[in-house]
Amino acid sequence: MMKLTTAGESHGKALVAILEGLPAHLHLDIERLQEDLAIRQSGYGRGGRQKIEKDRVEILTGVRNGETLGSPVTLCIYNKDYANWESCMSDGACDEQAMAAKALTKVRPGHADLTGMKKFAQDDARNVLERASARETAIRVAAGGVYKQYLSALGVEITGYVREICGVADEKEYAFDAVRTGKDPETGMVDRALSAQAKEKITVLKQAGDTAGGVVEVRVRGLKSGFGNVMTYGEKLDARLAQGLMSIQAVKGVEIGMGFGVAKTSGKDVHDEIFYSKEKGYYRKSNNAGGLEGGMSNGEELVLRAAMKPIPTLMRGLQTVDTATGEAAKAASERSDVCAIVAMETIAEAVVAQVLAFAVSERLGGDTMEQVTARYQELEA
Ligand code: EPS
Repeated sequence: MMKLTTAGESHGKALVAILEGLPAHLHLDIERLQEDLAIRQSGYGRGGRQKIEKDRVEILTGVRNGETLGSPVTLCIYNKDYANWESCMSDGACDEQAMAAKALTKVRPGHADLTGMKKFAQDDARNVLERASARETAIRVAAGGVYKQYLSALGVEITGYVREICGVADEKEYAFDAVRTGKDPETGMVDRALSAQAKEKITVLKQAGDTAGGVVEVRVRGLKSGFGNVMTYGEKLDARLAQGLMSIQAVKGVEIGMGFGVAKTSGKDVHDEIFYSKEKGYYRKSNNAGGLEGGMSNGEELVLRAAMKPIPTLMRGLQTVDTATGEAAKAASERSDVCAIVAMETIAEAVVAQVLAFAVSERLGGDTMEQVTARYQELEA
């Protein structure tokens, strides 16, 4: 059975992930993992932290001579910023003054600060925010890169793009390859005019000490039908994909296919009619279901969207309360990303890869990659 555990604090020593249940003989191209990590750090509107970190993943266990052994794979990304934080983030005795200097009590609306402090009985939100931080997504992207390579060995490909940044929205539909090759790397958007508008918007927001969210779309090609399970609610693939996407920091909405649009029109314009030909087998001419029916993949492309809220650390500081004094205050901010939607798109791809790899592994099992690929090939499309 596949399992993924991530650990690590934003300014701690490192982020790690343990991936259980990968079969033996999965060839791993570590440079492809590094490429996804670089994309996750890129994009117009990122803040000062990304100038410090140059994320590189190391494989600590489970891989020999470029191939998995079937044992747990451990991934590790060292936090370069730890060197600047050791005195207050060390696992041993910390420097009291350094801890006080980095304490956060002017809790940020929209962040986990206040609720986490109450839940874990902490006087300093740092003991919560260090884990709540979206820095954790670096290791999820590294792990997702491994799952992408597992899926790619079966012919399942994943891509994605940015559809909207703070109200600048692209409503057009694109073919899979147009998405894969046609993006502006600074915004993740395909349409260059909208991309330019979005950059202007981010520049204005930065000047105002404000932040932006957006919408990303992930697409999956080559997934055969029947993954997920109509018979058991917990195994429904759409439900698991929604859970995975919603688990990404700052995601507040998930859509599949036509998404919330299904409520705006009637059945004849929503359901994808079914056709059959000898050459193609069963097929549909539309894909409003986003490749998922009855909680199972139906052989069409998967189309998934996630909406990211604006980052809750605003340089202008929102109204809040200082929990140390009970007085009204401006929320804490030292540095912040203005927009991290390009990162979100890479993270969403990684999470989708994880969910799909788990679903494939549950259905097909396999001690070796050869077994998995042979079993996949036998399935109906
Ligand atoms: C984050 C706050 C910022 C971001 C961080 C997420 O970090 P810092 O407080 O060190 O400036 O840069 O994201 C990353 C470090 C990253 O690699 O994505 C937060 O509070 O969520």
